[in-house]
Amino acid sequence: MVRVKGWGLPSTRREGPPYFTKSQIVTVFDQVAILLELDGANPFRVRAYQNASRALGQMNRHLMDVIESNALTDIKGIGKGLSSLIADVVMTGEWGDIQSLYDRVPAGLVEMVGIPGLGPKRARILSKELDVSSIESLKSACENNLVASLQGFGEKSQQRYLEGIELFRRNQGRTRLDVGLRFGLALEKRISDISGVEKAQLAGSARRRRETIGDLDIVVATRPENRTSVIESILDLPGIADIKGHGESKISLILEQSVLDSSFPTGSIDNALNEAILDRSEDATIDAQVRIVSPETFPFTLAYFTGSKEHNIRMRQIAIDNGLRLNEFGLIPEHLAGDLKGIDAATHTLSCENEADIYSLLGLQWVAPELREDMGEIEAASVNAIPDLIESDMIRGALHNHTVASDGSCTLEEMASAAMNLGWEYLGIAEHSPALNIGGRSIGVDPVEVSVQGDLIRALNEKWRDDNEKFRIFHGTECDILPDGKLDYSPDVRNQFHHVIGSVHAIGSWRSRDEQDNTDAIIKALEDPTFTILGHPTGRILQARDGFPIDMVQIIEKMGEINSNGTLKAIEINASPFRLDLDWRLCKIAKENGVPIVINPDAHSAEGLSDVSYGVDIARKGWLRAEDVLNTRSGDELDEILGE
Ligand code: DGT
Ligand code: CA
Ligand code: ZN
Repeated sequence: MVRVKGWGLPSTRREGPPYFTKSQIVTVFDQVAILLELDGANPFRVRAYQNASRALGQMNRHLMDVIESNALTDIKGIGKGLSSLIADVVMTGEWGDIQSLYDRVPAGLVEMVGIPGLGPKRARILSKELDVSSIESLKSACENNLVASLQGFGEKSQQRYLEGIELFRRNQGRTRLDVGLRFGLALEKRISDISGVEKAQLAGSARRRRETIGDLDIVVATRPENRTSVIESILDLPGIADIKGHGESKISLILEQSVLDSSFPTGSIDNALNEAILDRSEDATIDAQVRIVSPETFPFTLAYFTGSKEHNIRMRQIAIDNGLRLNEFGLIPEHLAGDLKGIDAATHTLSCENEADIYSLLGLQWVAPELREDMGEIEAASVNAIPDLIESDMIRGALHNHTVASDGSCTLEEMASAAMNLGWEYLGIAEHSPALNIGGRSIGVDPVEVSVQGDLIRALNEKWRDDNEKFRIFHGTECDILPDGKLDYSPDVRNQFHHVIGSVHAIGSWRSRDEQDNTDAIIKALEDPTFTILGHPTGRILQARDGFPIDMVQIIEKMGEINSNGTLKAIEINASPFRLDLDWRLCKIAKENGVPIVINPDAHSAEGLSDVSYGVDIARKGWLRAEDVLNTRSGDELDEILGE
């Protein structure tokens, strides 16, 4: 019986079809593929589930429509058998014999697959040969040197598993983007400052700005004659908790806090949530892989270790199609490389000064690291259609921030002056509405306080106008969306605001509800004429809790429809690195549907305003340009858009 966090068949809360949603089926199929592999099933069956999961995940149409028009089998990747299973799941709620598969595979085996470097295939071999069926028993098998003597494994794998178990244990293996970047940029700076280092650059998932980081990857360029001294200097840097290994060209280490320079702050989140989750980063450490190469090899190594793996695979295939071999050492004409391997073959590489040269030799436009996820960027780059991505300095203000009037720690004046110091033209204040209770006490502002704050804001705005100061405050609200889809406050209170950010806060009750019920409630809320922006759309807290189930595509489509009639409905990217919600994977869909994005720090203090940079990272990752983001507009333009 599989009892691992996040594993198992979902239960339906509905009494009629659709019993399950597309995303639920995608998750189950991914898990089934792994379970089948652990169970020693025929590889074709495994592949069938993987393909069907991918095909479903990429399908734009509504699953019910496709089933009702009998069009499932027309979709590439979904075979006959699985299409009838999908139809059963959706229409009758029955999963066939999948439950028995979950029952059959030991939970410990499933957990083992979470260890870096250990896939289902090898987990199965370990369980058959050594009777290993949990992380605990794998650890003791490694410690007793049993894994090293298994055919196809060896010392190296055994060592890797031990390290992998440690990593897995420490923090489920991943670190939030802000913490990871803080470590990564600090190490990058320290290595750059070493004499003999020509260049040091952060690569990997941190450079791609994933919302969480597994380990840091840093690529260092040095001339061969300086290599030895550079390696020694790196090993001597402060902040290294442990060296896991080092050789001619690679150092594996564990970083601790003392590598940090206090000038790299981490992000913030509402005070109420702080306690539960903040302590996680207090004594954080993170693994880093440092690669040391020659300046000529640097662009290739940087591109390779920036990844993603999926992006690299596509790049390598394009190289092959052009008679070239692409790897971390170079871009090598196959006819010159012949039987040579690795670094020896690379003596024949075409020369590239930078990454753009590599892309260009493959007939592609340079692709910003954030986009390298094999999610359409290769196709776009081949027709010169990579968008001009938004940049941090294009942000001219933000619309979702709190003051002492609700749960913030700074006054209106303090927040405004911090915004001016950032060079912003405007600041939107959006306090909580009365429905929000924390510990039995409402932290929202009542209608009387709303009009007091309104007067204060009007007075400040007038003063700035008289002083010819190009700055203003927009008076908004972060208005609770109640479980039935109604908005807090009466309509005439809501009408007093420049903007109404609708947010769900009673996450618990929304989490225990059906996806479609949640979606319907949000749609009802956003159809209200006073509603302008959907705040932190799923309520997720990274590494701490999942958001509530919701069909964001339906919501985006609905908003797009309303926008096309000239009424503004926008979605927030909540830029707190604890949230990064809207997810970057959905930004592109919002853009395609003409739904503007607002990048909001949701600041509860003056420092919190700077979190907007993480939101920009996510917007870039979601393919957004300046014109797709509302708060790149000037104060005057926004004034016109928000009315009054
Ligand atoms: P992470 O560390 O889990 O947050 O994610 P990444 O993307 O930093 O992955 P990591 O650290 O395992 O490897 C860094 C990059 O190296 C990765 O993005 C692409 C490249 N890479 C690693 N393994 C492979 C591989 O098996 N094939 C290819 N083509 N590239 C790989
Ligand atoms: Ca990495
Ligand atoms: Zn909120």
